[in-house]
Amino acid sequence: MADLVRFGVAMERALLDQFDGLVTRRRYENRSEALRDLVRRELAEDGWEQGGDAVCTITLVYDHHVRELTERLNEIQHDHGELIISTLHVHLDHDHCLEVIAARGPAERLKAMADRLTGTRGVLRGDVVAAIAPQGRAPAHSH
Ligand code: NI
Repeated sequence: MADLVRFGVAMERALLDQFDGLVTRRRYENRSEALRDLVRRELAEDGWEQGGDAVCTITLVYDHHVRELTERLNEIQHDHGELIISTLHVHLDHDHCLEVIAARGPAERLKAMADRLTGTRGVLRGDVVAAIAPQGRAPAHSH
């Protein structure tokens, strides 16, 4: 990791105890690694809210028997085709489909697309995981 800077953090004992519990449960190597993750997550959220260049996944679970639902979801994706990097479709069981959409672009436009998809009637579950592209680049894997 390049250019590590150490800084002191003052925190109430009770809060630190809770944080240490989180560090243990999530199997972080140490507090620093956990804190870096939390900061990155908040920065991603902030970037998403500020409307910067972002990447996200949109996960949908839906019942494909709902009338015209598949067509509607397909149409929304075609309306935003330039944002979509890749999609994964899994036929979960006789009724249900799982779709994961990876997309990249201005956060505002990603949000608009995600809202339309998750808000479509018949979508049982819609989750959006956003990440900000650091310095406009796609996030690199750390492992
Ligand atoms: Ni399916």
